[in-house]
Amino acid sequence: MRLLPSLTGPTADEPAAIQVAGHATSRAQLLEAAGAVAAQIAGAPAVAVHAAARLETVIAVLGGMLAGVPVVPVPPDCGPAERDHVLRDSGSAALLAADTDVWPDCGVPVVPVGASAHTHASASFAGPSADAAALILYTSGTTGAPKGVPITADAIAADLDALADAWQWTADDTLVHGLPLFHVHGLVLGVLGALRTGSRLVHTARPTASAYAAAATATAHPGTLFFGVPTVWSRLCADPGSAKALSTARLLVSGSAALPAPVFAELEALTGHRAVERYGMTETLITLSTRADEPNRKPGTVGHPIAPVVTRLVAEDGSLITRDGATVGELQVRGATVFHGYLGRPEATAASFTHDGWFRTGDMAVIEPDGTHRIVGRASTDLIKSGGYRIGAGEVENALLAHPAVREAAVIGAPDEDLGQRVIAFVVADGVTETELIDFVASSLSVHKRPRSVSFVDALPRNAMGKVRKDQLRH
Ligand code: MLC
Ligand code: AMP
Repeated sequence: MRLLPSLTGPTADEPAAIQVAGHATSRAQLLEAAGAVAAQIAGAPAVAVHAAARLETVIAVLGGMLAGVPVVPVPPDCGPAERDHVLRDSGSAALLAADTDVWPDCGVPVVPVGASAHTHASASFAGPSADAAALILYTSGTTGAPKGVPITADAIAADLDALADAWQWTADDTLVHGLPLFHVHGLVLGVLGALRTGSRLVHTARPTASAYAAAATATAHPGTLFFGVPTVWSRLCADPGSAKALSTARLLVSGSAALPAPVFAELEALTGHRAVERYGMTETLITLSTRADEPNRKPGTVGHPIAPVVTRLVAEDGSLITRDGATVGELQVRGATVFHGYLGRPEATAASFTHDGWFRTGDMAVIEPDGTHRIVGRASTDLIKSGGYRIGAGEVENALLAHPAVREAAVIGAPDEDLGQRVIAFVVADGVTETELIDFVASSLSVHKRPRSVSFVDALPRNAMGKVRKDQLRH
């Protein structure tokens, strides 16, 4: 399989090369188990995966990829509204899951995935063709339900190879993280990256400080390369004993949201490491990063474009901004890691590319004269980043409005020390409590999209056109 060459080779039989939530397997066994999955789903238009933090999720994703069937990872805690949208929108013909009794009412057959399948079926599968979707990841926009982002095997391979170069990531590494297996960070980098580079993988189930410390001090193959979102790094710093254990690591990498400069400094004081900061999106994969061979990495900078991409900064009037280290503009990207369009949404696709083919990230940035990039914020306040998760204000507002007691709803991201931003809601409603509304959203969407607080107001502030003035909502 072109995307994952290191599944075979000299270390293929190392017994615990891949560990997820305490369950270990060799690469060879992983491939056999994935082959058994591939044999069951070959020819399907797409297949969903119940993406719990378990070894079976890795097997299911690989099985789909081996069979050349686009894989759609679904957050395991998502409620029926989000789940049914993702299954329907992606055209998934089946759900792969470790437990067959999960989601019995999901409307597609549930195919069981086991970790101990003995088959040599994998040899008969070619894997995804280079330019077809290997994965379809769902991501939130400012309004409406999440959109499918098809990601090709070629884009993934180009991204992983460039990051391996930037981070000097090799088969000698032991990668450690505990990030969710349904996004770019945890799945593409955190699983496919380990398989492609041939490094060992220790997935800690949850990205807790104590689990990272345990992996760093393991007697056999202690962790060398650690991934986390900023919330993970700030929680690690709040537990200095655990943080100090990571001083033996080779490299700590932060991404998915801005790493606050004080956390960068505290992490250095406790571990001796200046974190590598990198930037990306579901639609573009990781496009900017500082490098392992650049020891004097500065906080708040995400380095240069990785080899397969180029960037530019554009002002509101469409003019190009020179790299002066001061002028802020929208970051635009093009290159081999960038997707070709949202699944079945030509209008959204057209709106996200410029007429000359650059992807509009919606992130505001500054570029130093030496080409170093700094991300300074997002153009739209309706796209919230909380704990590294991207959450559309419109999706949460629609979920609140689905409650019979809610007449109006507005959602914003409030600054939060722990999560970067926290989702908060303002509603016009009668006869319902704050807790009931939080639970209502948590049970229809993914749990992380729930508002952390709900304020009851008599009316939402609106302008003369009737549009909600979110700048006037107080948190
Ligand atoms: C609380 N819980 C509730 C609840 N209130 N459950 C149901 N209903 C309610 N009302 C429970 C949950 O079940 C869960 O329990 C727990 O609370 C979760 O708490 P949380 O506060 O929501 O999460 P927390 O543990 O604080 O998570 C922090 C975090 C997480 C950092 C671990 O945010 C995270 O994993 N972030 C990573 C996001 C990520 O990978 N993004 C990458 C996007 S890709 P229990 O029992 O399960 O704990 C990308 C590209 C790039 O951005 O550049 O990388
Ligand atoms: P997602 O689609 O979940 O991958 O989220 C992508 C968004 O995460 C980007 O558009 C940015 O807003 C944000 N992001 C990712 N990495 C960084 C970073 N290093 N610094 C600031 N923001 C980031």
